[in-house]
Amino acid sequence: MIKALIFDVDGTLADTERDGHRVAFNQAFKEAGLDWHWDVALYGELLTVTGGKERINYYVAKYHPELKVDVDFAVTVAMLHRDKTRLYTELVSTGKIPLRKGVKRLLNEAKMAGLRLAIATTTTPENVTALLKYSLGEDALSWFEVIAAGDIVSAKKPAPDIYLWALEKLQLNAEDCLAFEDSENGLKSSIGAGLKTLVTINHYTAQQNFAGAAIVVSDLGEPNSPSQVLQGDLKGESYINLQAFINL
Ligand code: XBP
Ligand code: MG
Repeated sequence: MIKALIFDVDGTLADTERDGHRVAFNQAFKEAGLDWHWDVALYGELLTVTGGKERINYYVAKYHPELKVDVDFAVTVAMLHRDKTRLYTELVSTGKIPLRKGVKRLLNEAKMAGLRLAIATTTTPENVTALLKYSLGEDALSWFEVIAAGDIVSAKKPAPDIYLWALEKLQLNAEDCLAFEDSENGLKSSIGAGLKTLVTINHYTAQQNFAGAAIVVSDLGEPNSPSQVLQGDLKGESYINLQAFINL
């Protein structure tokens, strides 16, 4: 029996990347007087690098090799990223980034059934807090026993470290838990930690390789709005509910 659900955040709980993180990065660049602009297509490429600071470093190395990458530059990246976090949380606080289909329902079903909830994400802790608060309400943070986020581990996804950290805090074995992911990097991380994983795809991840996932679906679905199954078998269920977990 599954005892806990561990959720990725970006792309899984909400479609935060294209209209959230990307927009905030661009605003931070503009505020800093930089002419860098990450359009939707470029951001898709940059998403292969997890972590905002790591993503900026990758972008500069590839697209601005003329820039000197020294200690001062590391400080600049840290400041840009701090501003980006402020802009992202401001954006989320407007309520413009809703949860994905079925997320709120499934969280409520899991809580009612006594399943434990946790988060394992690459993003900065403040971003998780803001998203939960503005999409689920003030008390939503308390629904999650463990929030594993950002620089808490040095090796970000696809490394398994963030999931291993969450498992240790939960004091559970991987076989007692189910992970929810949206990306190949996320799946590599959860599988690397030994977790059975359900993948919900999105705009940026639809074409990625999800070999090893327990199931891949379009979204979690709702009773009146079935999930499209892309890999695996929901065995009679039309959307992701607690019964579906037993069959995975
Ligand atoms: C999310 C990320 C994060 C966000 C930006 O990946 O890679 O870097 O894009 O957040 P995952 P920060 O969904 O696999 O956790 O700028 O706070 O890093
Ligand atoms: Mg993700």
